[in-house]
Amino acid sequence: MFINDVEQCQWIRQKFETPGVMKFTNEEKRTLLARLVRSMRFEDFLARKWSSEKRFGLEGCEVMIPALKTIIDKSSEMGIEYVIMGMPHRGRLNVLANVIRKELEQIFCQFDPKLEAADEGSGDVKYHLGMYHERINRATNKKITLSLVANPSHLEAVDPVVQGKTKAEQFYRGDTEGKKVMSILLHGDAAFAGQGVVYETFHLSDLPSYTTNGTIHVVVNNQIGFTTDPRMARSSPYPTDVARVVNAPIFHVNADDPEAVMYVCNVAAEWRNTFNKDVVVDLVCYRRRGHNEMDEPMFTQPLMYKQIHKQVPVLKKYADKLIADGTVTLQEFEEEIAKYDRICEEAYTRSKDKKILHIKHWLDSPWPGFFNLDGEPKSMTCTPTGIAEDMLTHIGSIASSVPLEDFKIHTGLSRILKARMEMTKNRVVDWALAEYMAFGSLLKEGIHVRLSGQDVERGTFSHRHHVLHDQEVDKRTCVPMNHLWEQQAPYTVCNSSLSEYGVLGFELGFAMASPNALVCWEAQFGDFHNTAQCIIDQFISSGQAKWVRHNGIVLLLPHGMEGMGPEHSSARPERFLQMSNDDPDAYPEFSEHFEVSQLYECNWIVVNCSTPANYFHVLRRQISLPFRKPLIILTPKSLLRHPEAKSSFDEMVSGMSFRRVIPEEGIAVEVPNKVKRVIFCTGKVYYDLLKERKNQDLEGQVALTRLEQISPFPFDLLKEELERYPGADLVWCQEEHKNSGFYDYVKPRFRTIVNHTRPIWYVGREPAAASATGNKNTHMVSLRKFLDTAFNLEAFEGKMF
Ligand SMILES: Cc1ncc(C[n+]2csc(CCOP(=O)(O)OP(=O)(O)O)c2C)c(N)n1
Ligand SMILES: [Mg+2]
Repeated sequence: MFINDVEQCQWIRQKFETPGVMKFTNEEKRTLLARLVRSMRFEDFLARKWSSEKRFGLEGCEVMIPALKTIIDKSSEMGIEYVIMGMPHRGRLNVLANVIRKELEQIFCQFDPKLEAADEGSGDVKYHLGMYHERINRATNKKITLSLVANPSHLEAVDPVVQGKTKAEQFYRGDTEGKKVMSILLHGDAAFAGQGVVYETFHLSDLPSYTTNGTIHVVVNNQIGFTTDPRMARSSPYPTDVARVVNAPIFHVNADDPEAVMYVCNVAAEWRNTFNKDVVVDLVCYRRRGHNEMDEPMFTQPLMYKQIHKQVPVLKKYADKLIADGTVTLQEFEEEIAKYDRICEEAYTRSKDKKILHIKHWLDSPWPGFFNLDGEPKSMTCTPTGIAEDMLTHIGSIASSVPLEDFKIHTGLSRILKARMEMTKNRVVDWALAEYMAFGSLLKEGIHVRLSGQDVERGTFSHRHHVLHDQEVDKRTCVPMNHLWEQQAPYTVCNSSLSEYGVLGFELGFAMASPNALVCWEAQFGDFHNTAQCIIDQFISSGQAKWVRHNGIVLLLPHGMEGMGPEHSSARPERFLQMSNDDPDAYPEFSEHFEVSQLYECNWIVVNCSTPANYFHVLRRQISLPFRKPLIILTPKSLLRHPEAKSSFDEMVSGMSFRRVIPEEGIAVEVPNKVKRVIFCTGKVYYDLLKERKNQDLEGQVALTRLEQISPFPFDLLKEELERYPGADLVWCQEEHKNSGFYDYVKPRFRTIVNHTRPIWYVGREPAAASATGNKNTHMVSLRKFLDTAFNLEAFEGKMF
């Protein structure tokens, strides 16, 4: 890469061009040898005991273990107290054993086929679990905490997650320059060059609210990816290709030369801890076996593997060298091997006693004090989320003002702030103000709030304006939310780079670090979340089941059919709902704490609020819950300015809570026997239905019930609703196309409630391949059509279900 900083260039030149720099003491060489012994004998031990198990061995790059240990030692010496790591499959068990120092018996017992998970969840394979360990660094005698973040098979997906967690740990310690907390990311060469998220993650390193102040990357560059198909090997990068991916210096080093590796790792750690910039160590090596231990590499790479089989292992080469120059004796070397083999054997014997796997012991981010001693939530209740009226008024007044003196805002913005002031006086809120009040009140409770995404500071729809810009002084800004209370948690609002995969992964990692934070990621439009699908599928939807780790991240996904075209319309709620784990066919038992227990059991919460007050409550409920759960909120676009989409303070004051269902509250409830149809709906279409019902003068005959929490499904409240109108038709009305939206999720659940005795008719747009039309007229015609059906009380007469 091109470095345009003279000081940095000189620094690198001096490190590599000064004659004789690479000198080590005998003590250092012996430590290096001992580390290589551990690395190599660990793989040998696993190979001997479990010859037919996959472990993704490190053979050919055993030097990775001393490399990492050198980086950690040097960083500890330079003040680092906490290292957060992310890595793929290759050598992961070895890293757990010899770098993090997870008890060997814990690792070995995982190879036991009779092992059962004692915790909740479905568990994961052994080479994916995370780890957190505090210990003394032997080289520096200082305390060091090491954490390895759990990861899915999807290579490189963990990179931004590690960075987010690292950023959060730095943030909560006030370590603004990354002097105490640092991340290390390991990569395979093929994945490093091929996966775009690597680039997205590197790109974050230059952004103030996303930088981790430098990361050390280590590439296991065996110039092979997976099957070793010759064509794939060729497409696998050579060292210089690896360099092209990144905006950081990259040091290529021969992995068969352990002293050179140690030198380069020292330099890399010094670089990171001097300049606080990223750096890459490219360990150029080979892979002795197949992709995993079951693979036969000779099938596809016969000649290369003939050569590889002739290679003398690095440990033998290095031991021969040290024995020849008298640094160690053969006897000392053999004793070192025997000593480590004995440690493994003893741990192996102990591992036989362990028949139960506690995934909880493999947590990468413990949250001390949040759960009880058994790791369970302290209660199954959630306090009401309303707040005192004077707090609402206070937050409203700050949201409408400029707390700094001589700060000139744009006149258009003055109008917006004035309107906020008016609303506060009239005791009402719109969407933006409700969000302000949710965030502002949480800050007072000491909850850090972080909102990240593209253009979130202003808001894509220019409704938020959380960062004010002085119209006369360049780059002078003000975040009024940070001027709310004398004692308050900080508010971070940050425009991200133009990435979804990287940034969502980052925020997920940020949310891992502490339960006392509301971390929100907003998609510019809901559609764009699908470029981050891997984070959604692999981490958010299934993370707790696989790794017993809670995460309270909030996804804000603008959603609504407004004739804006096939993109910019749908946040694809059907996909989130399809991944929800609540059973459509099982009628749940209604216990005393049904609402909270149901939230505890589910894998995530999907809501679509129709009122600002409900949005306010659901954000606050996220923190009131005694556990953490991902929350997917479909957020509005046109409703942001809809005159009727406002809420009174009465709905937000102390004692009030989030409403999972908002039943009909008009005249239809007074004489429910006269109601001919109940239309269930969610989100924006409610306002269209409301207007149409009035136009058709059907307020006494048609009830409108809003589903605000879609998943987990509010079986209890909907049962009450259905029982209230025994003779009415039941209709689900949505503005989305039939094969998208909510219908496929709600239909079987409604049918379960009525025990399959009544139909739930569909009203909405017809099935379609694209999620919305780009033609305004087609949009309006289809809206008209389904509204007509919704209020045609004969529409379903005589129809079979
Ligand atoms: C995103 C993703 N795509 C494909 C795979 C399947 N896969 C597993 S390992 C591997 C090859 C990895 O090669 P490299 O990154 O060089 O690591 P190595 O195994 O050589 O250490 C592939 C393609 C995967 N795990 N993740
Ligand atoms: Mg490779």
